[in-house]
Amino acid sequence: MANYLTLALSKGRIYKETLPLLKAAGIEPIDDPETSRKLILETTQPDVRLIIVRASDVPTYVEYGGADMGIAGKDVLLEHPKAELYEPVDLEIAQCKLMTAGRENDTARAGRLKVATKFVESTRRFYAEQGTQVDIIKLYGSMELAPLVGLADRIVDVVDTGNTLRANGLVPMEHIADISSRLVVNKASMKMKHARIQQFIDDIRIAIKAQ
Ligand code: PRT
Ligand code: MG
Repeated sequence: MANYLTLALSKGRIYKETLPLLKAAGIEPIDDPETSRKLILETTQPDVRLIIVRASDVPTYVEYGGADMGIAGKDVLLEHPKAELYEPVDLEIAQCKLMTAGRENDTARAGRLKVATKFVESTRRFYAEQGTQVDIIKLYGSMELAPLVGLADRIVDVVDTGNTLRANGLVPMEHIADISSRLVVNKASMKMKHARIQQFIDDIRIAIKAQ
């Protein structure tokens, strides 16, 4: 990746909402990842390429230099609290809230609360700050199901419209964090490709302001 500037991001909402910012910065992918099977996308700037990875893998790729930069939700970054990454720009895209949720008419119970989530780190920190002892159950998706089948009393998940919670008879309860996507940068790249990355950061900041 020596002379390239490589940006890691996930398909779906982050890709869709990043595209206009990249375009304003003069960067347009040659292929569409939603239709192409390519995982490395060349762009209209010959020295810039995009790599398509799972949302939760973005911090790993960037920390270990598989990409110079990446775009990841703050929810994902909070799960990597010790990652050696710069986080210079809040892109203000893919906004949502990290929240606890549970069944509508849930009453207080005896014993420890069971909380199902894929956000184990944030969940641990939230309940520790509250001084509440909980048992955390790690899931990889469809968290809304857990309270319905008695697997857990609560879930911790990102919420946007709240429609998914409502459709499953759940209600949002406590607000844990406001979430948006961030640009993250590998520390060595920041030193070795400083001028090029700073230019990219400046271009992206202008694009965000203009939006
Ligand atoms: O799908 P995969 O397992 O690969 O990864 P991912 O689910 O983390 O990726 P993706 O593309 O779904 O989300 C990428 C990022 O978008 C997340 O890391 C968040 O930072 C951000 N984001 C913003 C969201 C939402 N809004 C959101 N609503 N991520 C997920 N959701 C889910 C929510 O949990 C619910 O199940 O979308 C569903 C609909 O939300 P409601 O509240 O509008 O019904
Ligand atoms: Mg998803």
